[in-house]
Amino acid sequence: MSYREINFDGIVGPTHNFSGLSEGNIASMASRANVSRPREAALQGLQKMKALADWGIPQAVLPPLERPAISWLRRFGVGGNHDAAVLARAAAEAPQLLAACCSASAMWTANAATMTPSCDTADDKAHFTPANLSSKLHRAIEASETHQVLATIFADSDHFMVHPPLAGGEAMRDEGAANHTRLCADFGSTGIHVFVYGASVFDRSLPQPSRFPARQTREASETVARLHRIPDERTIYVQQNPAAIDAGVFHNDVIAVGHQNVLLYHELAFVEGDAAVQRIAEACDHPLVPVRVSEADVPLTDAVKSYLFNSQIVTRPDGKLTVIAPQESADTPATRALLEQTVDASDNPITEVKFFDLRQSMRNGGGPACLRQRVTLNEQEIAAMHGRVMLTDDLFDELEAWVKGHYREEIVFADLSDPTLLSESRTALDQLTQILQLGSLYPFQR
Ligand code: SUG
Repeated sequence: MSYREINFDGIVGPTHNFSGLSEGNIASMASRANVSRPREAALQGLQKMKALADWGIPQAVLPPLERPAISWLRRFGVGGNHDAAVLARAAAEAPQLLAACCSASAMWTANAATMTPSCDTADDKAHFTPANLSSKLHRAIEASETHQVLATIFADSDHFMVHPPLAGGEAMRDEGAANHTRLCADFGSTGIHVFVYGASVFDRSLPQPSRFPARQTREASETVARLHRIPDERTIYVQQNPAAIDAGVFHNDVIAVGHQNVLLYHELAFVEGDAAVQRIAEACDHPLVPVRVSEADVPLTDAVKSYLFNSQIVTRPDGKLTVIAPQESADTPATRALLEQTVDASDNPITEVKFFDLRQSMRNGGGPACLRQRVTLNEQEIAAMHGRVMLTDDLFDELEAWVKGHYREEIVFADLSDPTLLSESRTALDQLTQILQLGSLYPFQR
């Protein structure tokens, strides 16, 4: 059966802002309190989706979550007689909670879930586990709502199994597909699943970062693999290099990207270094094409600044591989040179690089690959999805007009408690659920 890889990109929500919420994410910390541009952010995201769709690469969308999340503020004890009172009280008494409940962070759908295609699972179903994102408050509150979104789109239990986010607190810290890579000969042949973790609660002897937190545990990765019924011999666990985490590599997809049989990685990505890649290559039953980037060619600081490794690698309909890179990696001399060399080299199948301006997302530490969740499905499964989520020309036009009609040009922190922003966002999201034919998805709609 033929399988296709669909990129589900997150639509940037109307409250996109810079609140400096992610310790360990250098861009987020540096952008704190800057003026954000939600309309531009959403349009930049849509442009990337449209370009891929125009090249014949299956593209879909995931809706943003309800933000400002009044229901979460109330759950955190910030009550009030009406929603405007809740916002005012949050701004006065708990501004950090307000920021967490207004983040548009669900746009980075690489963190929405880990997905395993049905050709890799023992029950022949496509499995999804929404990431609990328990390392960061503003992200942890995404999990239950993301679960609802995925359970709506992938509701057909003949084909799909959508698990709840992992329970278990600190031991089960899970950041989704940002730390997971499926390597395969082609989309429908059985893959090898590489799970990358930063820490283990059962093995405290592992080297640990000293400056920034490790967000993913090995125990969470193993649990996802078990739940998804991936045979043990098709899973491989690799520890992130703590020195890379301390340099700002908060997810593995900031330092390595795999696609089909290609693995583009920095030599300092993993604790074991090249031995990890050797293990991965041995686990694969197809030849792996490692593209190793040395510290001499691209220092870690340039990797983090440019987000070179947060590029998407995509297969064009003619079989050629294109790198979808952030504009910052064209502007950084070392990464630009590396990409040019990679395209010119004959020992890898990458033949092209395209740069995209995703600066609004990038300033919060989210590049091209952060913005997409890869979902590999066969034709029957694609037909079984609910909602109008595949990006066609018509849907693109509607979404573009919707953004232009509802989104603000700029947002600063003081705007987050503005009741008008709340009503604007709800009006926008209400209309979006109609455009995407997803029913009443949001707490305010129920
Ligand atoms: O979790 N930034 C996100 C970026 C996620 C990137 N995703 C991947 N690498 N897959 C994070 O750190 C910043 C929000 C703020 O500071 O306002 C933020 O959440």
